[in-house]
Amino acid sequence: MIFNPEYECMDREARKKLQLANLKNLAETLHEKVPFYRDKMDGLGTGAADIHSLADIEKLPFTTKDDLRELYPHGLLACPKDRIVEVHMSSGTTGKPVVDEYTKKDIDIWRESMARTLAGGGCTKDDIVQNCYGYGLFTGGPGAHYGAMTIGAEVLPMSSGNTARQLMVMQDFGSTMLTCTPSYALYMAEEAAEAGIDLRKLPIRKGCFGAEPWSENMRKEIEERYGMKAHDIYGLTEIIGPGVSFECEAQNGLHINEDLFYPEIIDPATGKTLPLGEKGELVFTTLTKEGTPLLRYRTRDITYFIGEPCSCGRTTIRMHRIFGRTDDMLIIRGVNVFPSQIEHALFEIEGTEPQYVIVVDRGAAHLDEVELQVEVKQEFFSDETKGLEGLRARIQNIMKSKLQIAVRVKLVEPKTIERSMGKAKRVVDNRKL
Ligand code: DLL
Repeated sequence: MIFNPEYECMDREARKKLQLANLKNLAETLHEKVPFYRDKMDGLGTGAADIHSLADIEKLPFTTKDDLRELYPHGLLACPKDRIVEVHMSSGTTGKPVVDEYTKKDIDIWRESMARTLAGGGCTKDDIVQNCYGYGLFTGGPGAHYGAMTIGAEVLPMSSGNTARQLMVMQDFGSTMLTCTPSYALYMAEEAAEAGIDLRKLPIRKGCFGAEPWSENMRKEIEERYGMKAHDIYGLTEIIGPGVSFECEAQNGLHINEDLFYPEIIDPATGKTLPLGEKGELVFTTLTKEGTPLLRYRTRDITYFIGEPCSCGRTTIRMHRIFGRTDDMLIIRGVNVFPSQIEHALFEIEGTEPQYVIVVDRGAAHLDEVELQVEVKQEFFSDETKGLEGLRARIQNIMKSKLQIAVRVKLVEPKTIERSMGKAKRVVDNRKL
């Protein structure tokens, strides 16, 4: 299902022209309306007049999360305050939250981008969408809500939590589509199994999951437990919320709504643009927003672009699913490790549940020590200790060969790792670095 073929399947050269015209407009508006950007552009001696091609975007300044925190709450507003109709904020764990202030037109952009996103996951006007992303300042709940309504589907605005009620509604209202974090989807599946509900017999057949990193194996697990197709969706508060990029039925990279959000991949160390296909930091420029538009926002998310055309017919550039964040990357005894690599390796191992926590400590000899706590399937746990010891050794060996670091594995009983209704916390870093 392609929601807006005119823009999603647009000739690539025509799209570039549109992006360039909007980029010039944006640089002009930001110089005129936002003192922060005026100072930055004047400092670099650049501006809209220097933008002759999309490659010239490199002449324009970056924006960072620290800039947003310093300018909290209204420092990036690019239109009169009375034109703002809605505000969202991210749930950062440190410092001030980052803020997105939307005009009516910005909400329309969000509706459009989320309608494209859910349609990519198979949503039609006949669907009943159980929306279990959190509602409130978090963008997940409202974003999926707007998108489903724009398609004309029926929305159940559940928000996250109260899992028994979620399962009751899922059965009684015959939800056909699920939207929530992948970790909450798995948690609900566990609770359903416990309550003797066979999700595969319910009408739920598709889902759009995101807001946190997840792996191909976690997708398989969700697809199997629900008997559904599970799609990855990506976004961030600063840019619009969910709706920045999404998987289509090919499930082979996420299509970026690039007529609205112009993407770049840069080397996080040097800030230089990387050639197509190279892995680096994702950067976005909001081409058409009015409230708090951003120029070259550094997301800290790591991915690469896939340039080849997709079998679905969309012509938009795709990004590989997120590998991790520049700020989530663990450096263990000098080796760079992303939690997603650990997850990927773990899922290959028979006998483990998709629930884990990585605890990092700095030991007595001032060396980093990693403990990987993994839940074991019930049938393995009731087994004799010999079986458990074998499993522990197997996980340890696999981690060593795949990650080149020694990991101490601790097997824990089913259901002992804390479940998450929203974004799961997989890493506890006790090192005071
Ligand atoms: O998480 C927006 C969202 C809501 C996306 C619902 C998808 C679904 P923030 O709270 O601002 O916004 O967090 C943004 O979450 O920079 C990524 O690091 C991470 N993230 C979001 N989607 C994905 C994904 C929402 N599909 C931050 N895969 C981003 C990996 C993701 N990481």
